[in-house]
Amino acid sequence: MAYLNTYADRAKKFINPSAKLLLETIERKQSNLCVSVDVTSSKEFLAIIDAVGPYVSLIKTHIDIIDDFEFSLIHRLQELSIKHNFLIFEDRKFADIGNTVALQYSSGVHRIATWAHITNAHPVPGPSIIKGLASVGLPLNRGLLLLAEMSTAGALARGPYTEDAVRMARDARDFVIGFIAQHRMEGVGLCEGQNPDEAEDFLILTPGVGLDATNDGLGQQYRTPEDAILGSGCDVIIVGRGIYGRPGNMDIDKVQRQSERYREAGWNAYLQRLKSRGE
Ligand code: S5P
Repeated sequence: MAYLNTYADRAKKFINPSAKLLLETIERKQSNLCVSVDVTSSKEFLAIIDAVGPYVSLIKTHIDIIDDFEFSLIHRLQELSIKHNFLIFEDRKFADIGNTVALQYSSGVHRIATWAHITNAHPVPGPSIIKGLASVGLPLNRGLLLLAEMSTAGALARGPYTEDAVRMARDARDFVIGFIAQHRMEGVGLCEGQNPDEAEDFLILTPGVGLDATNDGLGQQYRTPEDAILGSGCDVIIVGRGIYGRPGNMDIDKVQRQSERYREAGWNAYLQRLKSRGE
């Protein structure tokens, strides 16, 4: 199975430049941690990113929740991305027809495609959503993740829906680099008589990761980095409140310590996974 190789080896096999860069960054920084910065003030947003920057390979944003958004915030974010050497993932969860998502991705106040290496989409509209986003993202070397599963209790993305998402991704390997999911997806959705491709490799980025809580009282479900990376074979852990707690008056030293704690837990689980290959 390709995912059992090192991040560095896997980087060589991906054709999409953002996937390659992410895997190379993970290897170089020894971090499979993505911090999700879900805060509403620009000041807090930048302070968290500067604090966790040394410990992450990827920063995930919800840029539309920033109350005082101005495009200069993107320039600050890009400066931090260069300073700390991480990629940017805008968690936009596109879900419309091809023409509309192409406009939402390229235009408006946020112009997501101009700065986010990676974004994501719900597969619910079918393959046209990939086509629409690729028309904007591919010329800019961007990568797309499909939401094949969700971390919330009672999520509808399962069974045949998940299988169809994987089939859609297989038909667009230049742009779709993997999934937001809870498990690995290689071999999922194959028709009867179709043989699994041993070299198939998708990136699995997984949210719903926490070391100190099992839920948030609003449907979110948490599991540990070890469960995600070692138990389910995911590649990147996405952690938000487990690292920065409650927005407002946060202790930035604590945020830094927590990000180092999660980085170490995620990386150790990966090292254990590599070790398990020979057993
Ligand atoms: O299934 C999902 C998909 C996503 S992208 N479940 C999720 O929680 N997410 C996102 O991950 C969610 O929008 C949030 O930004 C982050 C999880 O945040 P946390 O504070 O619960 O760790």
